[in-house]
Amino acid sequence: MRTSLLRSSLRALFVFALTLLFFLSTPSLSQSPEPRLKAGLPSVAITGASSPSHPAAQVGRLIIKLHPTRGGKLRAQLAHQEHGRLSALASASLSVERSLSGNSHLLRLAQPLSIDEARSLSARLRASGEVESAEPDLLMQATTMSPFSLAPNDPAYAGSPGQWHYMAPTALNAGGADLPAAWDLTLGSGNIIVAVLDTGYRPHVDLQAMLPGYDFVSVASMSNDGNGRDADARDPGDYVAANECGSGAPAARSSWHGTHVIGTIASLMNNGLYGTGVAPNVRLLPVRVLGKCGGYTSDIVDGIRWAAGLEVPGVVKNLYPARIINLSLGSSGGCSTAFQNAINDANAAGAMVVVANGNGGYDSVNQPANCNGALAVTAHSIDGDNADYANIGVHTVISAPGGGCGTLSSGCAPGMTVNGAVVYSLGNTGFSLPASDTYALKRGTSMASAHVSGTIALMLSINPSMSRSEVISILRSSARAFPASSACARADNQGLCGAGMLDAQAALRSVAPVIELARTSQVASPGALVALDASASSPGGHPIISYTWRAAASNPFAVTLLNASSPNASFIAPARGTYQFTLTVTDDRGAASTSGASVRVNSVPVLQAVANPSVRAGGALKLILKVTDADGDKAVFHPLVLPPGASLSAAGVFSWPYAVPVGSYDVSIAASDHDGSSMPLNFSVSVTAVAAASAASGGSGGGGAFGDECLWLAAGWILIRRQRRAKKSRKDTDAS
Ligand SMILES: [Ca+2]
Ligand SMILES: [Ca+2]
Ligand SMILES: [Ca+2]
Ligand SMILES: [Ca+2]
Repeated sequence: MRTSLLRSSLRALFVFALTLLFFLSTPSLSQSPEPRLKAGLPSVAITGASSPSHPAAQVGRLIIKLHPTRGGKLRAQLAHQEHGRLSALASASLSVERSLSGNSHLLRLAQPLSIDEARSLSARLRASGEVESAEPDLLMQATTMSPFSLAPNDPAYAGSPGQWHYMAPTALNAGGADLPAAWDLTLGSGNIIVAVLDTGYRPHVDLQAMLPGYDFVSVASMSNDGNGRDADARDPGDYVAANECGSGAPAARSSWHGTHVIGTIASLMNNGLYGTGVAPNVRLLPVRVLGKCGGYTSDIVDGIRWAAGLEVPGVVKNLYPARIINLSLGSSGGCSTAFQNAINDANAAGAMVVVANGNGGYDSVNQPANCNGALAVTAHSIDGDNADYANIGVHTVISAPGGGCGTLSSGCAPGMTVNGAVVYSLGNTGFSLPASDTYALKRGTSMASAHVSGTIALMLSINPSMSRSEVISILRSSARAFPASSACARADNQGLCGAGMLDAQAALRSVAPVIELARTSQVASPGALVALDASASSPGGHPIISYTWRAAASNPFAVTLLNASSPNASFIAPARGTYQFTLTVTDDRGAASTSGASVRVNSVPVLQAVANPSVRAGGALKLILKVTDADGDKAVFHPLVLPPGASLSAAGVFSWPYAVPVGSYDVSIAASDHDGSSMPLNFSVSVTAVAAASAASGGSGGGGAFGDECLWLAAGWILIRRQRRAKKSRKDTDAS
């Protein structure tokens, strides 16, 4: 029952997704304005564009998020597998399939519905007020064009055309990503992790070992590895028989799509094998979300959060959070709430989400590339023209090499085949199941996205503290203009192609100087000379021409910085307080970076003096010791030397319940705050003979507890001293 239901929904959805490549989507499938062919695209490429109908896609599942407060009753019912009221609210039979990340649920419909019906049902759930968001769980597709039978002629990087997509731009290769000079600056850092959410990966002789990834494909019949989710993200193949993904859908060999994308990001360099990757030394986290016929939104959003290091119910936490998450996948329609929430969460966790625009040739961008916070990438051909298949639209941030033919140069450049120069990366010879390592040639916005993810990984390798908005700003400002004769230079495509063509060399050279502080935070004693030490460097060896240390205006006391215009500044620590400083460095390009350091001034606790007490043998002695701390820190007492049988509490209560034998006993005690220990307090306790006690009583006044009035006298003296010191320090400050 479940299998046939799945098959019918898969079949319908496949048709839906497949048609995206060649047909205009129907308005009912899209929340965004109806896609329109981008200006300049030859109409002949879109045969059947006015085709009146195709089978409506069917939906078997919904993604919902309960309202945080008004959804409480429903949440409790769902936790107990009570689905009656939920179904009543939806006017359809629903059950929970599983919990999703982001406090969401995946619901199963007893009967699959058309996308229109599923959207109406979702609207009813939202209208109840108990459900914050509800939407169909749609299938996403890899954003690569169908393979074609172009015989690769030269597997080497420097072949012809070889990996043209990495080369410095020339007249015949205006679309190159300009990587060779970028590689002089860095080949990537092993501290930067790129997650690739795709079909998984094949271990390949030209790939480093992958980090421990995860396989999120939850539907066993799509996973092709015999089960649902598991910790093995290797790609078992995604081949399909004719009609397997829907009536009339052709058979297809396994795509090994994830291996191609991963190879573009980080194939090994200078090993004499195959080609190279954009960022050969960064580390890769494979996250499998696509299987046969594509991948569900519900699995992809869990994969996005997991890659960013966030919690996903039922899945072991990812110990290698990615800074960059590459999504070479998508489908038509406005950004779904599930995608938007997942991308918001990933961005908040410090990850950038790079997404392919999709391959319909439309002037609207696929979801999830059209979500806020996604970095949407379109593709260009070797001549820099927007690729004929590549979607463009207002969400686009940048264009990168994707291969194939240009929109206006659709015959392709002289010497190129009808398919155009394509992107050279890694693959597998297996038609269905994996076989041997090979190279592979593909074209698509998938490939363009991988170039951008790799370039960002190089940028963050130079300066890992850059924010998402700083990275995007540099990508935009360093992009090369589209060639004058290309589709994206046309007036009617302005604002739809992003800032221009990816230029890795210019992007890396725009990375701001990197500051390394010797100490980002330190503790100093009052009156000490405190060193603020830093060093800085700029990509490409640009000299640092200025260092400026500044003390924050909000500091508790003003301090005078010595050598404030050098890497190594210093100041005299005031009496107390926490102080913030910033260092701004500027290089000869005018690029600047700022880092912050903090210094906390700490006085160690001061123990109050104690006159030597005495106690009669066999009697009890109890002393309450006192301490002051100029910073108001809590102090903890520690015994250094105690008489046998005596104890000292952390709060400073010295207790000797049975003081014997007669004699004189040394006591040594210290107190510490969180950063330092006081000078030891030493005194001695006399244990006197019982008979002698009355004779001596007039002398030392000994016996029993040490008089509290003496302690208060001592405390008063310390308080006066403190006030004097504070006054003196204010005077010093005024004078400076
Ligand atoms: Ca599996
Ligand atoms: Ca698996
Ligand atoms: Ca290689
Ligand atoms: Ca202190």
